[in-house]
Amino acid sequence: MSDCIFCKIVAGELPSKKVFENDEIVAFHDIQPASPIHVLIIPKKHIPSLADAQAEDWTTIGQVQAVAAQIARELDIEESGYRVITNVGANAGQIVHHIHYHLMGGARLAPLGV
Ligand code: DGP
Repeated sequence: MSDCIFCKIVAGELPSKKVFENDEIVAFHDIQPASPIHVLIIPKKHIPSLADAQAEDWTTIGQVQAVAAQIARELDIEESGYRVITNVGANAGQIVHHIHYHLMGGARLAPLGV
């Protein structure tokens, strides 16, 4: 999508600090980190949110979790623990409407629901 910032990152039209890339997925450091390690993992395909994923997207979306675990290992937050979340819709805090998973760690994270 031409006006999607994450599509522009995928296309190399916007800079990012990439930590992983393969044919379907790219991961890069969040520009506004909410924890010492805060990486965004995204399918390259423009899918607005998890709610819009189609049957053909599930393999890639599943691979996002394997990529998250790999990056956590590489960035040395496996032992201390980390969180992987995706926001769906404005009420959940989704601002960028290209599906993305936040990988967060490197500090004690606030419990969810407080
Ligand atoms: P969400 O609120 O779930 O839609 O998360 C969007 C995240 O995207 C937010 O943590 C900030 C990050 N972000 C927004 N624009 C950019 C950008 O241009 N580059 C990078 N690296 N991250 C961005």
